[in-house]
Amino acid sequence: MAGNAAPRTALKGSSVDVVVVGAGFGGLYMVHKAREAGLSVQGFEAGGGVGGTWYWNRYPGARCDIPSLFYSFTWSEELAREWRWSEKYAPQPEILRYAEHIADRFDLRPAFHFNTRVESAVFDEATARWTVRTDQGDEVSARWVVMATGCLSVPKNPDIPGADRFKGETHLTGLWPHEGVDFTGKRVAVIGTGSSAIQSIPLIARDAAQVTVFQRTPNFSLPALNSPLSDAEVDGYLEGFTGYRDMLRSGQSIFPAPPPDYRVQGEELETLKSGLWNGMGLMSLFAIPNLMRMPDLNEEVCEHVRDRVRQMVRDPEVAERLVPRGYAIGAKRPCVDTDYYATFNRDNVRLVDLRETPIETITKMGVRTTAGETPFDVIVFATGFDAMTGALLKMDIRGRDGRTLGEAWAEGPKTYLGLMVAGFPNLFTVTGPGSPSVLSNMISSIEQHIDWIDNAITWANGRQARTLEADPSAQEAWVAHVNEAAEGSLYLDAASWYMGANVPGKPRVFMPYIGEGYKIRIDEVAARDYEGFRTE
Ligand code: FAD
Ligand code: N01
Repeated sequence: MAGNAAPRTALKGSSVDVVVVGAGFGGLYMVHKAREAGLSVQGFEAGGGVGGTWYWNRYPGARCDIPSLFYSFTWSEELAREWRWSEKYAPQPEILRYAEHIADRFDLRPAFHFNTRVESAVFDEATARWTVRTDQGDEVSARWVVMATGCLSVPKNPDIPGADRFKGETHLTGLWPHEGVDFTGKRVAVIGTGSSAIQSIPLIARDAAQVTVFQRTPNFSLPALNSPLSDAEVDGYLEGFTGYRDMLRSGQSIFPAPPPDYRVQGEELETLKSGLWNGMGLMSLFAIPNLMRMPDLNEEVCEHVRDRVRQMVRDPEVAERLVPRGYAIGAKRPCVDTDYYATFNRDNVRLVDLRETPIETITKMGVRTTAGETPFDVIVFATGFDAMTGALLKMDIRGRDGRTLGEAWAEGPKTYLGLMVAGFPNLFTVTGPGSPSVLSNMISSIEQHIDWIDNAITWANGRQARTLEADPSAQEAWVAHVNEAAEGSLYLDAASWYMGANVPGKPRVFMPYIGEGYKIRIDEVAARDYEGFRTE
């Protein structure tokens, strides 16, 4: 079901307690919580409906890489009990239906204006209110602004010369047409080999006449072994539901930090390595203690995975090109696939290694590398996102003294707890940089953040505070702690989007927080009367 796309009158001079930007899982839950707290709320969403990631990423094969039972909210037990996932890793249409179900079940759609992009948010120190303006002419005054704008919601410009010259069809995985794309009998180029490409290539290859995959950096991918969910699996989840929810609420980690010098080896390591092929995807990597701290251990695991790739791909030269090297497994987001490597055994699939023959330009007819030009009917750009900061910096956000967020983050994003930015009172970021965010189960992190934000607003309102704001010194200390937590980890050595390395000119800063006990810490801050925040 689409959103309220009919022409409407722009909001002028309207005033609410909370503006929520984005109608993904974060925005939906925030609207629900704000309403429960008796606050007036206005939501804006650039897309034509709810779902965020799952509204935009409709490419073939799109699905979650965290098992669906866990890629689910826990804040409503009724919701958990009435929703039935069909597969271990649910496909995009089903996750979108889940978001739509939540929107309808809790009557959240009327709070949003869809097809409406927030262009600016400006803080007025005299009134301590934000003025939020949109591309539809809305101008709304709000005490609080919650940016639920997503970490992977701004597709990256492909940065390939000639990209606008191509006469055939072009598609970005992150802006996929709702009516789908018919690849039947077509010559298709796929540029990129991240998760979006790795999920879509096997399905595109089934329909297309030919698929040419342009790979710059091979990725590590583990098999999904996706399957329908049995009643027993669902029942098991529901039986353990309250325990699981309580565990998330208490901030316990499924994989507590091992002693820093603990080196797993022998039979234990062999068991963990074979666990990588059991279909638990990223969880099976997180299960290997100190994987991201011990280069020799990591390399041993890399070599194990490389050997498996060599076994899955018949042509040894193609296999060697697909084998990832030069960075640690886990340092770029690993993928979870269905038949990715086997797809290179098909006669209609070809791999171009851009490290050997880089792209010179896209032409009217196709793609020209240093080895020559290949004509195509369709080019699929699976080239990723301006992650974590992209959506926030696209807006003109101005805090105290008219300072823009772009200015505040010129050297990379700085936040207190990933939730607020000093100098930008009453404005929250959901799963912002400096929080576990993209290195966690995002739906759980969203739930934790929204609960925290909701409590913070209630607390500040309860003491008649006009503003709640991160203290600059608390922010500096947090940023130092986030950096310290990442220090010495193998994440820092890879040119990944976690580091901002995929976007030319973006400061290279490792953005997620990988320290221990994040949830416990933010709850303690709240319990200590929002330590590190100040009110006016
Ligand atoms: P989003 O879902 O990104 O929603 C943000 C919304 O804000 C978007 O709809 C956007 O249009 C809107 N918006 C942004 N800027 C503006 C503006 N200025 N004005 C108005 N609207 C705006 N995470 C996992 O944990 N597990 C997974 O398996 C997983 N799979 C993923 C698969 C794909 C293909 C992608 C791209 C991401 C995946 N993620 C996964 C991460 C995923 O983004 C999160 O899990 C989650 O859906 C994010 O929800 P959100 O509400 O925070 O943001
Ligand atoms: O994007 P990516 P994505 N010329 O940045 C290549 C989540 N997600 O959309 O590595 C040639 O990972 C680029 O090459 P290189 C998940 O968190 C999850 O696939 O920069 N190539 C890379 O190969 C994921 O990590 C799922 O050398 C160019 C690719 O494009 C995140 O979203 C599914 C290029 C981009 O890969 C992003 O994934 C999908 C150029 N100019 C997404 N520019 C699940 O499975 C870029 N590339 C749940």
